[in-house]
Amino acid sequence: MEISNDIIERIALAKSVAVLTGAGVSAESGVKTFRDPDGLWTKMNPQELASVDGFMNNPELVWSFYRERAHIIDKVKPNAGHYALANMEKLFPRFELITQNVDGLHAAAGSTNVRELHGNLIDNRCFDCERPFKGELPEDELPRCPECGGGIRPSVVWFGELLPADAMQAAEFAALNCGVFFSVGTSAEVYPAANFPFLAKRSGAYLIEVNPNETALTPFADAALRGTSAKVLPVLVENIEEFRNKSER
Ligand code: BV8
Ligand code: ZN
Repeated sequence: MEISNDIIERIALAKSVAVLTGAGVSAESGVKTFRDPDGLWTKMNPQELASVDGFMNNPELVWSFYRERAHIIDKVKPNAGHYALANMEKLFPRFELITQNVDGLHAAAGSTNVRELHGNLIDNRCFDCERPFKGELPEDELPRCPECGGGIRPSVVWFGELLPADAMQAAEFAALNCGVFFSVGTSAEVYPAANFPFLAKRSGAYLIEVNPNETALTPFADAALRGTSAKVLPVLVENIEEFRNKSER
């Protein structure tokens, strides 16, 4: 993958970089995306499976969906794209990694301080008393809260739910103050997460999309690196390091 010197120079000279990732970053780890042709939402209805109403109406169905995804996530490993982002954070004075993903793969690859806008599938909590649930998830019955008997839910953000305030604040600050903003592996269709690339662009950041396909964001991006994240990101990190080594000579 060839990346133009102009793009490499802009990134290498940036003091502050922010990255928003979506499900595409985990695709090469074997985790299904949502809106690709074989994606999760092409076969199932997100309102039934990723909403409070859906959980209240049919907790068994919602748990079978999330149990299945948790089993997959238990087995998968970070890919070269995740590791490249973990390396990237060491290259800049200020670097913020904001993810919509719930699979924990960025942290597993060594990224620190990952902002999880949509929560994660690793933690669970009581739907009623909100206490964290640390117990084993039973395979064939609904998990119950040992404190109040309420239903246990995955700690992901469902449609119609507010995103965690601390992650939102960090993402907004990064979008307002970064020199370069990357949108990686996301269809840029889910709000308010999809707002951040636009906010960064309006605040003067150089906006780069890393995605094999065009998205709703493409017309607004300053540059598009048309390839998969596991292929593009390691090349990007290599080019930035090369540029800096040459400039130091
Ligand atoms: C809220 C749960 C308000 C966890 C998810 C109308 C207009 C605008 C907004 C709305 C609207 N109607 C409703 C809304 C709000 C709604 C929304 O945005 N809906 C959309 C669909 C229109 N948003 C909400 O409800 C949010 N909450 O607004 O609350 C509020 C106000 C007051 C009081 C209370 C509440 C909550 C949103 C969070 C929903 N939770 N998931 C889980 O089960 O995982 S959303 C789901 O979509 C996932 O979290 C996912 O991360 C997210 C975004 O999807 P992507 O990550 O982008 O994945 P996708 O498959 O779409 O795309 C993959 C991309 O990767 C593609 O572009 C593909 O080309 C690319 N790709 C593929 N392979 C690769 C690759 N790229 C690189 N490398 C590869 N190898
Ligand atoms: Zn409880």
